[in-house]
Amino acid sequence: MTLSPEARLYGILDLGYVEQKDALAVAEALILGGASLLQLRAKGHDPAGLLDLAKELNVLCSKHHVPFIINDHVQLAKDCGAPGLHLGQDDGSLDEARVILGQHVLVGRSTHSVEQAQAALAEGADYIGFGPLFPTPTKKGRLGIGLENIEIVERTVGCAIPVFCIGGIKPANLSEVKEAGAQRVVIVSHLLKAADIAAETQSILTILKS
Ligand code: TZP
Ligand code: MG
Repeated sequence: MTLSPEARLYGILDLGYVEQKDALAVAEALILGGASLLQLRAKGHDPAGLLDLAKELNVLCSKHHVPFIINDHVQLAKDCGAPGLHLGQDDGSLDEARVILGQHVLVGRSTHSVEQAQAALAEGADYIGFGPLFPTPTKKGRLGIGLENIEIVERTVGCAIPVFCIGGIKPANLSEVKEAGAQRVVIVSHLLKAADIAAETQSILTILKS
């Protein structure tokens, strides 16, 4: 699967914010609002207990031609047939994941510095997350890295693969993030807490594209 250069907004279905019984409806709202990728992030959950949901999400995403990405769990990605996997800095090599999942699977890497972003490109990541820009309760224990390196990462990495800025992004700071050079973002808690998730997703996308 390839990642469209048009992809501007990456939605994450984080089970820290969404109950499993609501997950499919929330995923659909993110997609209908215009999210171009969808990740299942389920920290602290037993991956075996996520298989049914992951299979349903995979069907939903495939129906909408949205790449479905599993966070952390290579085996879960394989078992549900997801076309993508997202790995953090300590989650193993991209090559090993591709041996298990096949060479055509999209593999993304979280990065927290210019060096990590450039290393992820060199190791063959299909896209990167870059952040957290601001401190965020979704990823506790990390300081924000700020906005000053977005421009160099976009110039040296974003010329080759999509760079998704992440961490504490919301309407109040989106213009600032864009002005710093960001082309693409991931927004988790702001969207998942919205009263109308599809409408809020759409409104973020409009700001992003303006
Ligand atoms: N990686 C870096 S920040 C982050 C992840 C998964 C969480 C982003 O969530 P939010 O709620 O949009 O700040
Ligand atoms: Mg991880």
